[in-house]
Amino acid sequence: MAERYFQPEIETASREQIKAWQDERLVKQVRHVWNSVPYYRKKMEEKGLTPDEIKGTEDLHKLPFLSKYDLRDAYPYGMLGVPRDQVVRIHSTSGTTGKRVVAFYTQADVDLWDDCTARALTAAGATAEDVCQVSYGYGLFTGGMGLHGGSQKVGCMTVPMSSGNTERQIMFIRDLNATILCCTPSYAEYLGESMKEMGLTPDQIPLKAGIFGAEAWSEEMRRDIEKTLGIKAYDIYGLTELSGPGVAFECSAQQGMHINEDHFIAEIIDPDTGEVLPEGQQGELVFTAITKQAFPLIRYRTRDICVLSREKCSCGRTFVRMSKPRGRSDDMLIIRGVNVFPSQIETVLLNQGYPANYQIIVDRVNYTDTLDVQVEMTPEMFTDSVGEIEKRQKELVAGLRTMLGLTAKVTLVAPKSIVRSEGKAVRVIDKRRI
Ligand code: DLL
Repeated sequence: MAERYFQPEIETASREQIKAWQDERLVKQVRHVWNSVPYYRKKMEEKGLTPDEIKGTEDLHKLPFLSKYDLRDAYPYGMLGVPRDQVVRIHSTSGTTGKRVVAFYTQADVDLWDDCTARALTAAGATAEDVCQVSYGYGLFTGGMGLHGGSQKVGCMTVPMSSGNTERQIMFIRDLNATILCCTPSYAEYLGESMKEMGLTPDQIPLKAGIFGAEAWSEEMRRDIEKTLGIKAYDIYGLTELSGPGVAFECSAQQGMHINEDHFIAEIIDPDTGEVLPEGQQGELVFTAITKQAFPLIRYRTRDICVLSREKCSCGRTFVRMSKPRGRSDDMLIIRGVNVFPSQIETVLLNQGYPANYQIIVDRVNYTDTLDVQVEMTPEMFTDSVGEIEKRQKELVAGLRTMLGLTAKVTLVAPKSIVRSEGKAVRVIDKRRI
């Protein structure tokens, strides 16, 4: 099949052209932020910088970083780059201490975002002939509405399913002859397994491609999904702070994800020193949004660890490619799509009078993430009464649900029964094969 592009004049532009766009847009964006976001202006002033010193991408490294902590400090409106009456939508992600990151969009921001996801869908072969079932969650999460916008732009018949209700998902795929499926890879795997149990073989499933992202997934998982559903599975990357899915997407070559460089400048830095690393070296991915108006983040540290490649891609696209994220430079876990920090769990335990001796065990059972928390009782709490222990466990489950929005399994264990480490404590055991 010949490669289809959603915007060929942009997606296959020369490197010189891409650099020229980035230079011009960066200069404009820094001025926009200086004039409209006092929080970032102060950060620039602290470094003795003015917008005049930013003449192009060569000067990017002079600009201060932004991190999740800045967004928390500036919550909710501190990073807003336009008057509130120009904002048409928000999305949100869970944050470090229960405070969420709220991202804002003007209509132009939504349109640009839709272009990004439309490019991803087109790269996966979508056209107006297709029926696209969007089974990412709709609502504050960016997955549903992000792919929805792109799907409509491509002209697909868009099915806004949202997540859950597996039986209905399968019924619609079959009855409407859905050809494209958008959801998390773990949910795709679960859907595939459910269809297999129903006795459906890949040739009885109308799907031809899937756009899967929002969490880490392996090549092994890709092969499993492709086999059970009889499709080609494509990766898509993004984060709420930079609009959502579509910051980068896979093409038919599947040798990394093309970053939409007309909207985002990518850098790789050493997560410890902040130093910019040369192409090909692994480090933390940092993005500067050069076209977004309402939430114009400059040098935003994603904490995702990956490698960039500018080698020519056989699909013809000239945008730089990022590898699948290989981990995170912080300790954030993504459990059933929810961002969880071990420190949040610790807060709940300590608030309820437990010692900081605990272990978090994450696993994936039947394609669903599980979260088990083992907590040591203090000698004073220690009791043989099953009723008392159950009551305490329930209180912890409730506390964790309030903090994380997730149901965890809690097991109280005897004092001093969790192995102590001689170096850094191992609090998290992630058994998922990703
Ligand atoms: O997960 C946006 C999204 C929705 C992407 C649907 C793709 C599809 P957040 O909830 O803000 O946004 O989580 C962002 O998820 O920093 C990565 O650590 C991780 N992540 C996203 N896509 C991938 C991927 C959405 N393809 C965080 N592979 C990011 C691995 C991913 N990790």
